[in-house]
Amino acid sequence: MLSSSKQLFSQAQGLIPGGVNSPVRAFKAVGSDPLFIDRAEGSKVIDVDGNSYIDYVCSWGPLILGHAHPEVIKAIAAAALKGTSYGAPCRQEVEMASMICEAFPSIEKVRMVNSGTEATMSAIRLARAFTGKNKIIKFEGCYHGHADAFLIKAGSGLLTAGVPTSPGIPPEWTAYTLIARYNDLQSVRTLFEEHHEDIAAVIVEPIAGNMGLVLPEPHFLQGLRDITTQYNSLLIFDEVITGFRLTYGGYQNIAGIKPDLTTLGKIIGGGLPVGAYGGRQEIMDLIAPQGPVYQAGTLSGNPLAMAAGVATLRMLKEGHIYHILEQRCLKLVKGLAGLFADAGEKVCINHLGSMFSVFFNDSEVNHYETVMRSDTERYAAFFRAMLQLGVYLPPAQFETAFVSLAHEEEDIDRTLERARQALEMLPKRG
Ligand code: HOZ
Repeated sequence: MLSSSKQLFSQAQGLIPGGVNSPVRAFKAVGSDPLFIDRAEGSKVIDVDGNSYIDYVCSWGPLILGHAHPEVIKAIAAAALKGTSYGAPCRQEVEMASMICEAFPSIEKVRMVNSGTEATMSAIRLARAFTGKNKIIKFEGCYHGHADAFLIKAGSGLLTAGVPTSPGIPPEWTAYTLIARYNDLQSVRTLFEEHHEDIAAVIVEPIAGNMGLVLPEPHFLQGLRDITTQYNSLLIFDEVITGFRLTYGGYQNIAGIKPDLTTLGKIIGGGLPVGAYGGRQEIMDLIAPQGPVYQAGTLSGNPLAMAAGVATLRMLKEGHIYHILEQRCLKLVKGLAGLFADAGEKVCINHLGSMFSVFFNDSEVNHYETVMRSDTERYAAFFRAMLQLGVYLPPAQFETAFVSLAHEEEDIDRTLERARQALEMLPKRG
């Protein structure tokens, strides 16, 4: 008999394109069918068949406190009792804006939206308006949501599906998106030398999290700051994943770099749909109704997302949380590294704070090209074995895994035990 997940998937495929509302959920890259989730609590998701999994996807990053954290649920419930959306300003938006501005020295004003995609597409519109220039530079393998300008050599589900550039975008428009190589300043300089009079902004994930986790090499981000300043272009840090993930603020706080604009999402919504973009006041004041750059949203700054986000940020402000997260992730990645080595399995594990990626790769992974040399079949086999044993890893090699505060030592120990078993289940190499 078919499992409930399989039955739902079969029904969904007749009703929803691909049976899912976001491609990366479909498990296509790992040769499996998606789980349909019934509920989630703490470090676990429980599917509609009653199977429980230790969850390292964490809704792709927002759930840094774990699923259904009592403080967050309490805040959402209290807000819901007062109405779910007003389409008018509310107190919680001001609180959220003030928390973001306080946490990010580069953000003097911030505008709330409903997703990371909205944040990044609005940020480049603003950058173009501010500079009077048209082109943007993005990096191969970086993903900034699904607006037209970004679906060129993009990461995440596009990398996984092997179609990094989406059809449906007029070729003339792609002329406005220039592609550089992550961790390669020379590739950026070359583009500025060719197009400098017309580059409005460089947008970058300061920690690349959508081709798996790839860390910036020393001086890369500072180099971007210097080059953009030299050419009067803006530097946009896409911190949708890294905002409040590694410290109370963004990766920019750790790197000591002030971008002109920052995009946020995920954690600031505490698991509800959210996005935000912010930066220097002189730039942000170009946005309507203060200025002429139009951007709007019926549900922007809605009280539920704001309440969930504010409750999450209040918890995170207790700084020791980041230390706990880092220690737990470190224990996990060290344990995994030992197990893979014992099994003679060549992997490169990139990690930072509570983020990690296991690349089935025999070299260091620090550029798009090395990412793409990973053994995706082997990752898929490992993913399937782990899932069978009750551990839910990102369902694609080119994604980042997250540890949450709800991942107790016991979860980490159990994950390592399961990884040992999973490695025994992998097909022997020929
Ligand atoms: N940035 C996430 C994937 N890397 C978004 C999740 C999605 O695309 O569904």
